[in-house]
Amino acid sequence: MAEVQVGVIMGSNSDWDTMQHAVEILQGFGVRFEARVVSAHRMPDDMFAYAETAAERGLQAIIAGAGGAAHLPGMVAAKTPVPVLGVPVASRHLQGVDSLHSIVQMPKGVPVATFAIGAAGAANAALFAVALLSNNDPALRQKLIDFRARQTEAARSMTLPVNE
Ligand code: RP5
Repeated sequence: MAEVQVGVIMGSNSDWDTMQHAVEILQGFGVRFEARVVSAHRMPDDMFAYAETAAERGLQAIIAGAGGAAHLPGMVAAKTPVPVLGVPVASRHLQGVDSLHSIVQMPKGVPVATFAIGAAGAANAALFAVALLSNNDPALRQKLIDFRARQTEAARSMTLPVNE
């Protein structure tokens, strides 16, 4: 069976509403992915095992979403050389600003590519993973170019009530 290319992990199933937007993009591009809950705080040993085996399993990027004290992306990045793309999930009380700060403020030497809070961040993390993979996959790169072209056409076709 072909290796999984991208791992999508999240701290809780309550993150799914946000992280499903990453999965939708990966599915749309035909990227082989896996999605699972890996909680930094509630299952730290599993998190370490996931990170430690990611490279040998062939993962080329890990999209990690978490909210609140969002340690998952940073701790996974600390345990694997595979690029980690962090998605701040909107938290109940601080609307995800806490998640963003937790993920983006990594110490020098252990980077996490940090995306916007919420659905846009999840989708963009997946698009970024597609861009990474497409460096070595011309067919995937063409799909990305086509995606951008469709997006441009959709923006050009936008109308405003005042012009109708
Ligand atoms: C984090 O705590 C998760 O990523 C989630 O965003 C947040 C709340 O988790 P639940 O209490 O909803 O399971 O670890």
